[in-house]
Amino acid sequence: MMLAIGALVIIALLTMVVLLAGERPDGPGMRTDDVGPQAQVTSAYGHLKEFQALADEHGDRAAGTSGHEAAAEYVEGQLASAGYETTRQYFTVETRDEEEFETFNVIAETEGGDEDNVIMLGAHLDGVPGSPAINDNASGSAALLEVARRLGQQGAVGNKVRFAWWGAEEYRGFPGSTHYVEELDDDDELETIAAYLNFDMVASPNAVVALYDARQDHSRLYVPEGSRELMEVFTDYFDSSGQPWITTSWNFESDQVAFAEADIPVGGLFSGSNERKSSREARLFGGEAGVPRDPNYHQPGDDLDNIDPDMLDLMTDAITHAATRLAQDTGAQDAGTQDSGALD
Ligand code: DTR
Ligand code: ZN
Ligand code: ZN
Repeated sequence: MMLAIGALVIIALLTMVVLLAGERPDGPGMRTDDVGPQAQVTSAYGHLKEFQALADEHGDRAAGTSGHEAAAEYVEGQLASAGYETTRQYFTVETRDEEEFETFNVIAETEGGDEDNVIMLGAHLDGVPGSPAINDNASGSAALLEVARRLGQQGAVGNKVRFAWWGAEEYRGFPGSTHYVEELDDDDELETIAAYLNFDMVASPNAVVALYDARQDHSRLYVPEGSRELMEVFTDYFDSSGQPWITTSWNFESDQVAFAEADIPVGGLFSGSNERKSSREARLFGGEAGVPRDPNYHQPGDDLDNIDPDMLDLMTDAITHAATRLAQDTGAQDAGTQDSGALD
């Protein structure tokens, strides 16, 4: 009898521990937070203003800090208002000094849609220490929030659309997205991801409109089959409105790397960092030749005064188009059919 009572007490205690940790049965480190909705913000620029206010309060949004936590709570609250349930996926980051800390990705997905054909869109929410990190990468984070809201309003989707706000892009090896892909691999779920689109810096003050280059021969990293079709979703869209675009080599630069290495088709948009704008680019996009596309890259001056709000809107509309189109498609492989037009 004493033994039975003892066993019951142990089971009850274990249950409490699991409940307190908020572990979900479908994956280690996955916790569904009970986040309340907030007053809904309905533009990417509106989100950017909120991220700036949080950076003013906390100093920055570096992974593992109060600024990152506050920004994540903002993302979760906005997603809750838009009707999404959110999940945090926790992981450990190892710094160059071999220290360790814990941080997390925020994940949300459409309730409906084919879960064997998931279209994934991601942006890193963390920033470098000592910077408000508004272009890099509150801009991509804000754009994704607005795209999620719009997609939610459109109702039914053919494919499931999943959004990720990565917790630690600014560390060696992009540990947030890398951890996510490794977990998928462990769970034999890699093949459920039809496409991954990445958005890192989309409101540069001296901007270009650049697409991740999916042409095999321009790339140092293997470009998964299907990536070119993803690129064409964007080129078709820009070409239809006469918007010029160029390509950028995206190898080893951001959270698409883990997906590409796992042979998942990847794509993305980019408006430039500290590379100088060429005269051809100045002719195509305006702005100043010979000046960095973002002179405040990774600096304290990467703030709300040093971004291009019109570029943010243009990029947000392009991402909305791609998400909507891919959500209705039967898969990334079918996504684009036309020729890609004038490639850079
Ligand atoms: N390294 C990224 C920014 C970055 C620079 N070039 C590219 C090209 C494609 C995507 C992202 C980037 C960072 O500092 O977050
Ligand atoms: Zn950066
Ligand atoms: Zn970045």
